Amino acid sequence: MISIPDRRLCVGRFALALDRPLIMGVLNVTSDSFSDGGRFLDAAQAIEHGRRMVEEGADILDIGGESTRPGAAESSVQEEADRVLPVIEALRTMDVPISVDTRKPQLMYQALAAGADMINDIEALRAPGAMSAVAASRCALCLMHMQGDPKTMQQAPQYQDVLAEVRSFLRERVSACETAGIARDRLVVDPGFGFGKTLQHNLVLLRGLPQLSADGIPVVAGLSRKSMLGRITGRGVDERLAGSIAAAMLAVDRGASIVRVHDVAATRDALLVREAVLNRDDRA
Ligand code: 9MG
Repeated sequence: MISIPDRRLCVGRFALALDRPLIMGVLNVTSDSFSDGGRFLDAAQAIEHGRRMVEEGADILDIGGESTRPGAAESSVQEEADRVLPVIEALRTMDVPISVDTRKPQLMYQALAAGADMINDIEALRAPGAMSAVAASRCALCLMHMQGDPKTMQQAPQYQDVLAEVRSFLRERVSACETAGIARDRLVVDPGFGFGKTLQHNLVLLRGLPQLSADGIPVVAGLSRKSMLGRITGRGVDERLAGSIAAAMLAVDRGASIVRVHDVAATRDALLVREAVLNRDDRA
């Protein structure tokens, strides 16, 4: 029998087995997040929602204090810190890794000091000082591809070959991390659906996900409630659950190790059904 070594992702206090797809629950603590309209701006509500997502089956919580929806303006470090730090501190007692979605090195330091286990950076640690903010810690890092900046990225995204360009960008960022002394078992990569991409670019990337995962670093796919699903289905942001579930399953089928989602319970159910069919679990 050939034994396959257990693949694990080192995420701060945790080592997560990658023998099944993991669910990263989105917790936006922002006033204008495009997909949940600022419902969790209040820290108490955000904490309550984070707890609920863990009960529903989230493997990681991703807390964000800055909206990154297309057209969004940047927030200050102070605003972001005021939003996320109390939520990190409260949710750190739950038995799941806490990820913080930020591109600001100063906030990375503060989030790690407050107990975050992972940094999810839409700029893939390109900001001056970002690499040194995280290198010496044990946190995991999500390196995401984005063309341009949230404010302008959807104005005219352009690629010669979107899949090749995203792949080579992610490889370069992985190697920059390795040069900074960050071990590969702390890294995940993300093609950044909707970040400087047209619907067509997103579809090419989703089809090409097996090529990204072939590079051996776990792939994160964030498709939940995104406008590409609205473009396909004609549905508003609150009506994209079915599209989000379909997209998450398609991503997992194409090698995604982690799906970043708003609807944890429904995603978990869909993954369990998929797993039962694929594993031929006929115990019933
Ligand atoms: C913050 N954020 C919004 N969408 C995202 C996505 O698709 N991936 C990651 N890693 N972060 C995202």
